[in-house]
Amino acid sequence: MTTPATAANGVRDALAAQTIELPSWAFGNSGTRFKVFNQAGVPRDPYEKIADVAQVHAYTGAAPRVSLHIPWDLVDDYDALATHARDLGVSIGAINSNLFQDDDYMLGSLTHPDAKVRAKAVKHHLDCIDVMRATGSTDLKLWLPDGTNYPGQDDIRARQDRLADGLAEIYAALDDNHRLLLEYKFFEPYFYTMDIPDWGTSLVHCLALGERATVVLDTGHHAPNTNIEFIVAQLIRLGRLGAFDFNSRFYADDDLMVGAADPFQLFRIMNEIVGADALRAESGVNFMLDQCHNIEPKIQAQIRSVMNVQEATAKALLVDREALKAAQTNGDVLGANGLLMDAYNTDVRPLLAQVREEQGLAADPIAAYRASGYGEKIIAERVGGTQAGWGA
Ligand code: PSV
Ligand code: MN
Ligand code: MN
Repeated sequence: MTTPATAANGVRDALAAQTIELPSWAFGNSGTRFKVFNQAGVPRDPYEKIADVAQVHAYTGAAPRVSLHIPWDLVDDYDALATHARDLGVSIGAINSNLFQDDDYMLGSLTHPDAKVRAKAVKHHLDCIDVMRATGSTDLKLWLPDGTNYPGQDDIRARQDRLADGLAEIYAALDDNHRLLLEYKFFEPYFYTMDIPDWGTSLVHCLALGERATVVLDTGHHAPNTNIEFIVAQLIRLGRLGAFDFNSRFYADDDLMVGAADPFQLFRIMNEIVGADALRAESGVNFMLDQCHNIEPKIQAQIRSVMNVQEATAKALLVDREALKAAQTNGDVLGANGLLMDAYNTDVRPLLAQVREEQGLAADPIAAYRASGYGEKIIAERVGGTQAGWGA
């Protein structure tokens, strides 16, 4: 039987082992379609973005990978970029393709009625796969911005067929150790139909492709009041939850700091993850952030986001699962709910501070980063930082 002491050790070990992948685009200038705000000291190229990622990792010990976005993170030599990352103690995670910033894609990319445009969209993924080979990345992440604005504009079924064909070509080009991560989003940039609007559509395509095709759940990509933890539970059951894009939404696809709008939802999501034993790296679930920091300092916001995920995870790890199972089996509705709420209402900050200190890290990553002087240094050194590419 698990004693409280061994349980606490298990919790600390699980927290120490948890990793969260950061998006390169979180470090560049960003905004909304109304205004991109320029912040002093932002990276001028992908090398500097990775240097900032390494800062988040240095203070949290939990952010050892960075997702790249192609062509936002275009460089001449991806081997050199991967070496630079390794030298700084991090590695290259998912490679994100970009199908939403080219005039040719006005009517769609992989679903476009014209075969020439579809071929161009497939070719872009072949280039992304080359980047994966050069950087050691194993995840190709695809968010399809395609859709239509008006009933009758295009044939809904034909677009699904074209999509299936394009995805099959891309999947066939992957190496054996590569996965395809397929994201969904219920609206925007199109407003009548999206070609992958929901997890069911993503899953249908993944099932047709093969075992290494999995769904990405972006927490900002659902209609209000969607029960996201239900989707998590279902995809885990089927072995098809490939990754999260974590962020917070108040209204739409806000891309705000994860856990900011609804920390209880994040806890409920992590509770499903922990309950299914999917926190372990071997589970195949990649915990990524997909965020932009339009008005707040970017490195600190990424540190805060990592800490928010850790806090939700710690609370989920504190759920007394044996007692919960017993309450559920006995039909003790209030008892079961009370057990979850007990865990959620626990202040886990001292526990996480202890875990950090056991790893040789500062108990308070944000205070430690602020005291380091890195923020002032990059403001002095970097003039003319770049835009993330997103939010323009
Ligand atoms: C657009 O909605 C989006 O936020 C998707 O979530 C992608 O993951 C991200 O941009 C980067 O392409
Ligand atoms: Mn996303
Ligand atoms: Mn999004």
